[in-house]
Amino acid sequence: MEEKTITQVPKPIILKLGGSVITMKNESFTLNKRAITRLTKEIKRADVNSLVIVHGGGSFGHPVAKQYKIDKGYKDSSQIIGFAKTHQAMTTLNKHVIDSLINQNIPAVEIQPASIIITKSGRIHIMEERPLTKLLELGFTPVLYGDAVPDSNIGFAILSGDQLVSQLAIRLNADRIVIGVDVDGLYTADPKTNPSAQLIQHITLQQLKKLQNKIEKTNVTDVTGGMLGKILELIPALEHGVNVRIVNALKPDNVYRALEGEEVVSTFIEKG
Ligand code: IP8
Repeated sequence: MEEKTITQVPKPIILKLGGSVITMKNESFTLNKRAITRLTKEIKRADVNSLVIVHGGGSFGHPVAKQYKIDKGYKDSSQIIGFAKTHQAMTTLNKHVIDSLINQNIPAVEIQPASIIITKSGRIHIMEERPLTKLLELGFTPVLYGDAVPDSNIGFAILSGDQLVSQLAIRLNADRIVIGVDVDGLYTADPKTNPSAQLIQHITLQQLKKLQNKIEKTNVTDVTGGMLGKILELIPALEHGVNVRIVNALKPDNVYRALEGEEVVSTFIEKG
């Protein structure tokens, strides 16, 4: 069959929309409709040449995954319906995001991680990215999400949107990564509980690895309110030379500015 030949595709920006931004974290199955609409308008306004969107689970995927212990892998048959329900929760959330993007005339197409990825003990092992690259070449905006996925060692696993972002950045040779969360970036302590927490505006990969070692050696849990753990998932992409900017996506225009490469209060991470 004749293939449509495509000219060189620009390197994509990978944009992660955190679950704490697009859903109401403390109310099960509740969207943050306002944030979704505003963000899709910002994405439209930025008019990025080549864009891949990944979103998190928030109050859709996480409570169901936890209820059925999907992240622990297959233990017994009672979890099977839980896997299906977790994936269903994510496709439901994804539909809202896709609807909002298409309302803004953005040609968004869902790519189900559960259908193209097999993990091995929770880490991405097999990934069929060709439909995604083909869609990207044609000018679509592929939209993926953290998902319940089949796993070759433990039966099934939860794949976080952050691990997915990192792998996509490497496999698609991304231009850069923008992570939209509910805080201004990486802090020295948890900004939600510690008033003396300071925003780290710039950090290199080497400095990030030192922080990781310190945490592993001292055995303290992530003092940054979970943000460091998420960022550590991005190390493979940083090693590949892809820069990361973490912004507060609950603040209007931040995602727009980050996509445009404009100044914005954030944490910028580079290989250095
Ligand atoms: O919110 C996890 O993705 P994340 C998604 O990016 C599920 O960690 C299914 C819980």
